[in-house]
Amino acid sequence: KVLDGGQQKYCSLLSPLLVGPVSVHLSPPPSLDEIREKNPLVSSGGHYRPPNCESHHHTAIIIPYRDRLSHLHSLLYHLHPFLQRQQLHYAIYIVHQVEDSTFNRAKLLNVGVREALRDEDWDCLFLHDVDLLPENDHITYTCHAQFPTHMSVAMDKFRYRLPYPQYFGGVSAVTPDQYLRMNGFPNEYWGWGGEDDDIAARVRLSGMKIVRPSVEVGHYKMIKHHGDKGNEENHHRFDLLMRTRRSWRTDGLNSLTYTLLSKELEPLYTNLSVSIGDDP
Ligand code: UDH
Repeated sequence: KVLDGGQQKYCSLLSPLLVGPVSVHLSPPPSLDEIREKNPLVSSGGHYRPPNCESHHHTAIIIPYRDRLSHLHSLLYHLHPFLQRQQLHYAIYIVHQVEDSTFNRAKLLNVGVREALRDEDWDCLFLHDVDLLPENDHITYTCHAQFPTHMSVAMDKFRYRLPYPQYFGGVSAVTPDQYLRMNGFPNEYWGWGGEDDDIAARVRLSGMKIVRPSVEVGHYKMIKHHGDKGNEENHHRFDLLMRTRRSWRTDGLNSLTYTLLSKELEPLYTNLSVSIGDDP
């Protein structure tokens, strides 16, 4: 609603559009045209604002990505309506590692945060794997004011339980301040595994703690897949994790280097194509 002075009224604190548990359709992945048709209010670059009220929340969704097109379609199909029901101001960023070099999830997340914050003054940064679909509208895509949040606490893959107490993988959320305080994420984890435990350690080492939704609410479905070429298990991860206490202040946001090859405003997402180097 527009008030007399032309100002927009704020959305209510609890969105009236939430439906609670939602079913997730995994296959076949819908086409981009189909997703566009279902989301006419999403603008170029995958940006959205509620049409009838001013949102309290400004959330960037950041997705590390390479060669998972069908997962991307399923995620976009599911996430756009989900975020709109929450009446968020949001945008979706795909951080695409274009080279054949070893995949580096945490470094891509660092790149995504930096580029998203160049775009807009986001107050919440969601770090989101491409293959995880939230199954309940009450998993709110907003940030805790003080502490980093781990969202994907109950994944079907782990029989809807937290696999271990410090687990921080899958989907998590930080404010820009929290992100700065922990010096972002590590750049040195090439290949599969360990980087999420390093991020959890940074939260603690920088004087914060991890908060979580309840396991009754925080349900996610993972799209089944095998390991990817170029993302083989990182056998150095245990050595790296032993060093986090010493390395987190010097490896992270303040040591990040990359080349942004292109930034494309696709209809349903912003595509950041990046070159981030390779495992030395
Ligand atoms: N990702 C890609 N492309 C890749 C690799 C990873 O887009 O080639 C992204 C994607 O967002 C994915 C995330 O990085 O959701 C995490 O990677 P993952 O799904 O491989 O990790 P996860 O632990 O899966 O979820 C485990 C599958 C088998 C790993 C076997 C290791 N021994």
